[in-house]
Amino acid sequence: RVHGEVPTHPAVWRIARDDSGKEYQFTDIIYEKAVGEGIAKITINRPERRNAFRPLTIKELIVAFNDARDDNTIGAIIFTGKGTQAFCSGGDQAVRKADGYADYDKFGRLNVLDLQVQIRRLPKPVIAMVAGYAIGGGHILHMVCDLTIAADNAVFGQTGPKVGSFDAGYGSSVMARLIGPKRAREMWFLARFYTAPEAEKMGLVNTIVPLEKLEQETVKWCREIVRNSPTAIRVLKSALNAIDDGHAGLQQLAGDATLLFYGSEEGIAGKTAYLEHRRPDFSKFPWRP
Ligand code: S0N
Repeated sequence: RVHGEVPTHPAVWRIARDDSGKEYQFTDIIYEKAVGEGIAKITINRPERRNAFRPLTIKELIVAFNDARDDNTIGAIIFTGKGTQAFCSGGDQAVRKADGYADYDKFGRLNVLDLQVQIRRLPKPVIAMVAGYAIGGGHILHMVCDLTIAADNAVFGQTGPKVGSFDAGYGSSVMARLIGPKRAREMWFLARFYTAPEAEKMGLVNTIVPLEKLEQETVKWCREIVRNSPTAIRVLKSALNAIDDGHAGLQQLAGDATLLFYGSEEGIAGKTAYLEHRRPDFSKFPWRP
């Protein structure tokens, strides 16, 4: 009643621009913003490989997520894969070496772990929009997103124990938190695939929609988010992650407290006194119960 109906018309997407005003040129991803909506969309663009990621893909994703974080007109970020067959099929096994994944360097790396942390700490909701397969490291990427909207053709699963890999970090701990320790063991030990309704029942996804309505519904959820209070959402995200993320989670939440304190009369009184080389007078500020 306060906000009225959420519009359902399609978003108009434009390629995002960098600080110099030039369109971002990426090889493995597409980075767009919806005109006048406060929504960004980041798409893995390797459909011929079921959107498997290589180090370059992750490098580009990190740049795009960082831009979306810094753009104070953006309030929600959609993360998806190109096409209808896959959200992401995990690490590109063709470039997997003995020391990680290697493409642009001679040595391997697991930079997807940096991306997982970045999504987790990004103070805006990241919504996974999943059509088709979310498998392996791709399944972990949707799990670290704040929300998952799944198409009815979505399939979820881990393959690690079948292909000689595992994610003993967020891929295990966040999963256990999401679906419970027994189910997490099942998902990892058996490496089965789960349909969208099965995943919804397990608590892996927020809702399922027909494939042809996937983007419309995801944008609708984003529109609902971006008309709410940015600060409330920011603090809630860090609060919801705080315990699981330990010191880093506490730091994120504490940073939000500092951010709010800087804008308060009490905080400003301390800074002003310092700059004016005098003792601060905090006497008018109450010791609240
Ligand atoms: C996704 C699947 C089920 C789709 O099956 P479908 O539709 O039958 O398609 P395919 O014909 O199989 O695939 C089409 C083409 O795409 C290539 N392809 C698909 N996935 C990958 C991939 N992950 N790497 C490289 N290529 C891929 C196919 O080869 C095919 O190409 P062509 O026609 O040329 O042969 C099915 O494709 C599937 O099961 N894919 C593999 C899924 C998988 O095992 N992924 C890797 C799992 N591991 C990780 O992701 C770990 C990475 C990681 O995040 C990590 C994190 C922390 C610590 C460690 C790690 C770690 O590296 O282990």
